[in-house]
Amino acid sequence: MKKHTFLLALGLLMAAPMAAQLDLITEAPANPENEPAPVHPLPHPRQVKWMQTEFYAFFHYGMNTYTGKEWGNGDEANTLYAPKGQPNPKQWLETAQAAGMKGGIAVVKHHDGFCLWPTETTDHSIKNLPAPGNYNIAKGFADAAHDLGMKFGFYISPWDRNSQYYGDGTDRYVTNVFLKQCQELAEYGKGQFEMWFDGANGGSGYYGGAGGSRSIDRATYYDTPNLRDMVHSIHADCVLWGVGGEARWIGNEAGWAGTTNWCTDNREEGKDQSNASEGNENGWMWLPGESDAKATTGGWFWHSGEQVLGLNPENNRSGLMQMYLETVGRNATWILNLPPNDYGVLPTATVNRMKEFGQMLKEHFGTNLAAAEGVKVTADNTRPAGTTRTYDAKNVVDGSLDTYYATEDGVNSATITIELPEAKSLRYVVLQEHIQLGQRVKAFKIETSSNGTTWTKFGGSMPTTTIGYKRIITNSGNTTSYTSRSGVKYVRVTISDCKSCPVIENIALY
Ligand code: FUL
Repeated sequence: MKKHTFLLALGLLMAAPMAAQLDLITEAPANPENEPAPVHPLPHPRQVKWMQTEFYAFFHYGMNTYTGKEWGNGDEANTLYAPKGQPNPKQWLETAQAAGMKGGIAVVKHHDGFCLWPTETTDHSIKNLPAPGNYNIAKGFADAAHDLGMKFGFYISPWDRNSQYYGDGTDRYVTNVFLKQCQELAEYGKGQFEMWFDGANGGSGYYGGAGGSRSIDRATYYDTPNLRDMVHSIHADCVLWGVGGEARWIGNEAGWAGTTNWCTDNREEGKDQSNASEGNENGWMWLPGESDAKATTGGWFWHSGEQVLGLNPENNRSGLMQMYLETVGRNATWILNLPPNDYGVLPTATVNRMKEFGQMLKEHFGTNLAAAEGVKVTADNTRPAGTTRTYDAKNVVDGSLDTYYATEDGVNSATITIELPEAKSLRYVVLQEHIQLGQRVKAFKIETSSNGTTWTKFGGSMPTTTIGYKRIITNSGNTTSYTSRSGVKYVRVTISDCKSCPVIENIALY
């Protein structure tokens, strides 16, 4: 047999079994709903719920409230913590609720190691103090959150400048102190949506009297895999922030995220990300941004004489609405710090400002024009329906977080047009992707029209790249003035660049 004839025969012999194998591999998975394929990486369901929390409070209260410090050394006598009245976490959360927040996180242990609940792990706590100092903040906070129907969580500093075991070359601190403290706190009831683990660690401290400086490797020291397993076995929906690795710091403490902001990133365990405010378009993991910011002019803890930020920018300081638009409006969550004073309550000025801000949010975002009776929505391409699901353009105005609009496979752009029953004034356009299928949009634009024929760009020069969980575009094109455009009867959203077919969950008009 000639060489090439032999090879042909061999090829034919092998082709039969290979074809059978290929058949198996190329068989399309059943997709009776015709759902678009996800674009990886995807969020865990707990991360989706966490993003839906959007805006929540931070309460820095503890030993530092009484020493005037921002970082205690860990050698403070327990009795220095001396509330002038019974602390009132319910008042903290009521204030947050009045501002439109859905939850709050209480600092119950800062870097000084003093614990605001009667822990078994250390004597450096409220346990043996006279009343009202022995009031259990963790319990009071959890109970108040349950009463008010709010989500809650705790900030537990991994760095402990009081503990003799911290960074002593053994695992005693992590196993016998830190993980146990987290477990004790996780057991304070349902509704915990986030545990906050600050990245500050190592350095000088009291360390049980030894003093000196201790350093640890944040990537390995805190036993994060076991920490995550333990917390998730108690609260499946609790996101571990920071050291816990399920959400990222936005890279500043001033209340802003990038106008381009991906929920995807490339962070390695224990390391800070390279581009915190924008994430990374091709990141390998889902690591959404959280923006932590102060509502007051002092530090994170209360200091007498400090002021509360205004609703609008003033004295070179950002206003609260600006921060909202630059965080929640840019695909990040916003945790706003409200420091309780030495009575363990929020000062009246803070309470009043938060009520005003809640009112302002209601005025600006109270009535969705796109949800009105008689609104028509069309699109230039629509994905065929599945057995029970449709992907029609009208899904973007039905108020449901489960339905969405999508195009056919291979169509990575779309134009969605909303027609209002009558012309209205328009201040904001709010867009949301169905992030359960990944963050996909890379560029879009918004236009409005009074007649459906001539179109004018909406949003000034505000960059319109990513959407993600939520994006808010203002008429003014900036985040410091809140003007409206009158005579808007049509709004057209064009997605011009997308990683795959666009999947749009919601479009709201205010
Ligand atoms: C920082 C901490 O060091 C501050 O004291 C504060 O708790 C802030 C929220 O995080 O990294």
